[in-house]
Amino acid sequence: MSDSPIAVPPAAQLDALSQKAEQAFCAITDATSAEQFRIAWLGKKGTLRGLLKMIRDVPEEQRRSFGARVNELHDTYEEKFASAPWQEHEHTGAAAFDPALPGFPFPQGSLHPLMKIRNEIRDIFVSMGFSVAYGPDIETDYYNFEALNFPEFHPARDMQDTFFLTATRVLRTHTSPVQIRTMELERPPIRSIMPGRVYRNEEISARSYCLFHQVEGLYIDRNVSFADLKGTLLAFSRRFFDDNTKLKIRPSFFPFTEPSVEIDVECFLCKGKGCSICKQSGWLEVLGAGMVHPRVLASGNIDSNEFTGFAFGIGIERIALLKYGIEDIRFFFENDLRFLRQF
Ligand code: 2NM
Repeated sequence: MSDSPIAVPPAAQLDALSQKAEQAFCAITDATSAEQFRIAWLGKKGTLRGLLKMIRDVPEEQRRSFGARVNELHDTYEEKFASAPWQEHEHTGAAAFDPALPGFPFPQGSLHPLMKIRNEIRDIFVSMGFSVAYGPDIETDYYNFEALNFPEFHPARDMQDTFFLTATRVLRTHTSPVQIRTMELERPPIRSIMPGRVYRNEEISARSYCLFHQVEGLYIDRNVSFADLKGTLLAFSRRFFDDNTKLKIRPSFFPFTEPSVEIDVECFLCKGKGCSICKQSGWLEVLGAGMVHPRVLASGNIDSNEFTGFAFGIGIERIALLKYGIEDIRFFFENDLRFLRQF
């Protein structure tokens, strides 16, 4: 061993190693891979033993915390390995097939990070009394634009921005068409959210992709006001982000709502102080919302003299990028297991 200061894995590398150990442990499927794990991680020349030997070479100030973490990591996996249910195979030396012995673990999938976020959002609104509605990915021009008060020459109606399948069929550019379908089918009070995949004919980059996911919501009843919109979205934000989250509501424009707003949520990472996630602003743009335009209510055969409502939209990718600190939206669509296994 050289006498110059040795390269001590910093905390972040210990985290990575601990993740790798867990992955390797979870990948054990039979006696051979169990033995490979033992040799690679716990054996005399194994990674965890190697780390234990490094402790004495760590500079004094860091030795205690480094040693504690390495010991914990080593003991965890020694214990996990020794007490794994399939170890019984070894002890009984089961020569004949014994169906009573515990099996080796079967590799299990997990939810895609986008679906995790979608489920969290959905569960919060369901707990507030919203139902969940779905609709088709292929929509007519009527449901995607006309019923939602997009004028005939609105830029979203251009081939540049929307995937047209035929002159009148499009890949939906938002889940709002489901809201029109819901209004056609149900009478107020309507309290419904619409999660789903939407498509935009955009140049693909780290920030935008040709498809993404939304949760939109709609609340229509007598006397629904802008205060209800604020209260509902504040309650949602406090459940989803943080108990004390503040909102900043800015005027905006959408064809289907009037007035329209964009809502910033106080950055959950720095609590508004300014950090790299919120680009030093202290705020994250996460929601669009507004009072449903009377013409949109009319499309749904709802009398705007009797009923009012609010609607909102949340981009799932955007929240997932922020929450997990991912810098490129394309990771969500490549299905690389090295990415997906982290969730
Ligand atoms: C948003 C922002 C603001 C919205 C409006 C409607 C409908 F159909 F009721 F008019 N659905 N969704 C809406 C309003 C969506 O997404 C950013």
